[in-house]
Amino acid sequence: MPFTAPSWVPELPPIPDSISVETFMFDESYGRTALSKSKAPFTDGASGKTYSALEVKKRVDHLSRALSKELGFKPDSGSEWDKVVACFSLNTIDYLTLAWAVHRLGGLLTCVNAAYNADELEYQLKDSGAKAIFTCLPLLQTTMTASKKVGINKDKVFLMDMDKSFTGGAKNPGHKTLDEFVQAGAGLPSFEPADKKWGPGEGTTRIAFLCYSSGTSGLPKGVMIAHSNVIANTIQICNHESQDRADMKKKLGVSEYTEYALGLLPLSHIYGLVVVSHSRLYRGDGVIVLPKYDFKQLLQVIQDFKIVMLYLVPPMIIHLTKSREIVKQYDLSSVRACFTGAAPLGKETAEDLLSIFPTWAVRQGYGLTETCTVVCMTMTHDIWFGSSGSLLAGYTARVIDPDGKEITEYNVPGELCVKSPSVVPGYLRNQKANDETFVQFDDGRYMKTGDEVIVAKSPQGYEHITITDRIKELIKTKGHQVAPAELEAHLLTHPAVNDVVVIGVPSEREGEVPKAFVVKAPGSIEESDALLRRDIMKYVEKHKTDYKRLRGGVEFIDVVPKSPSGKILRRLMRDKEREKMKK
Ligand code: 4UW
Repeated sequence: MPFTAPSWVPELPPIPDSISVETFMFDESYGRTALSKSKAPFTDGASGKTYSALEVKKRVDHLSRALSKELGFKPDSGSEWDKVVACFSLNTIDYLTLAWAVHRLGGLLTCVNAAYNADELEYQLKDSGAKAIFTCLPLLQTTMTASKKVGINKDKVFLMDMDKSFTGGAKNPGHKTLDEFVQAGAGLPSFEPADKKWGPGEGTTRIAFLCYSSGTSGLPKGVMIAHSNVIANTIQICNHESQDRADMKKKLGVSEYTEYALGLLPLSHIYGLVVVSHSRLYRGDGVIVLPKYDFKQLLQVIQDFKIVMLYLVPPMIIHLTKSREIVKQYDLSSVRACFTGAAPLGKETAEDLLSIFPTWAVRQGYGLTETCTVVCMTMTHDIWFGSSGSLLAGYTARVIDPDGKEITEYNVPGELCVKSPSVVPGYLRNQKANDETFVQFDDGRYMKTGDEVIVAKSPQGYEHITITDRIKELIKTKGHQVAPAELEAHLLTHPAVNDVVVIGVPSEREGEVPKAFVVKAPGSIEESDALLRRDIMKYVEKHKTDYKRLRGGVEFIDVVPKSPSGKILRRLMRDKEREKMKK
């Protein structure tokens, strides 16, 4: 028997499958009433600038009219692949205004990690076929370098508006801005949103977002996220939390209740995009947007806006626990829950956090880009440190051993495979990865997560999923993905590197960091190991973004262990490294 959501989780309501995310968020006939009554959807944490839900709706409409004129995108013709817009920006209050305007036109938004350098941005622009880019002043130079290389003209590079405290006094050298489009759009003719012409089920194949993930192996791949995937997970998350919300209303003696959530995590990443933004706005909550991680500003903003729900990744929680003296200077009593995910949160760290903030609920969620986020999460009434909580309604999960045999017992580790309306249709142009990742079981199509888990009962008596290890070739550093294959391919272009394997090694602050094991090219023997090591690290530093640096170091080895078919035995290297670290 597969595992499913526990009995306390309400049954999942039907998932609308013939509308866009934008319609779902604004159209009250889909049960979406809270957005218009809610707190302002997005507020800039630095300047306090904000728009009401009605204003956001208008901005989406006007922006889509102006973009249609500017880019020639017609809502009633062409596929989403003819209407790809890239967003390479730090978080702003208009990130989703842009996404929803593109959806109105029947296009898709490819979300680019704002930490990327020009080479990495170029790869995604080319792979996604983006026709235009929205960026922000701090990232303009990087954008121009990449856009030139892929042939996107300067006049198709636009700017998101951002508070001047984040732009470092830089001036706009003449790019059109999102605000200017909104203003211009007010005077342009209106049109029917693209999804008005969609047939039943079309929302399951029409793509809303293209985010990048390396999946279980290889280079970063475009994950095609359908409109219905975002809608499904948004409903699944809110459904999971409905008891919590009802308890809160009862405790406060109110019939309506909305709160502020922290929008610090990148909106370009699935955690920020779905969990922090879409699911909060659907609930009627407001998101306080911060473009950058500045510890003191973060504490100030929590205090000023009386934020109730924190969304963080484990390194940020460790930062909190190690900064007791600073933290004490702020009033953080508004916080009710601190949510963490994207990488494991140690039980000790959770306990440390609680020792400082005994009233906070420390909750964990687990999910992937490919499941369009949350698979399971802990709830206030069922917290178990170390576990990632119970499956959301609509999920079925199977745990399999390396031979594909199903494990049904508790506490026996195996690979987690999941089925859910939020599981994406697949990777862009990558049949091999699709065949390996999305597999058929008797009862339907499952995603093999590449994560090792155990299922066990929580002290409260509900089935929980605990992530015990990672089977796939992925390094998670500060919540960001690093694909070992990407670093290996790059390192092989270094003249002194004959062969290489990259693995993640544990790091207290970052969770994991990449480490390279290098087989030297014969000619490089002359150079001292220390010099060569530094040179190789610099080679990554120069060409890759900061979080991909070889912070775990470089070690020289004689041979990279490989299977008879030539596959790198990465796990062997990792196990050896773990043994070494224990000593
Ligand atoms: N514990 C251990 C975890 C955990 C984890 C993810 O970059 P992606 O594709 O996606 C994410 C998603 C983060 C996320 C999902 C649901 C949720 O509730 C939440 O927040 C609270 C965050 O990071 O990377 C997916 C991979 O990241 C690892 C795991 O290996 C997974 O396959 N991962 N969450 N709680 N590991």
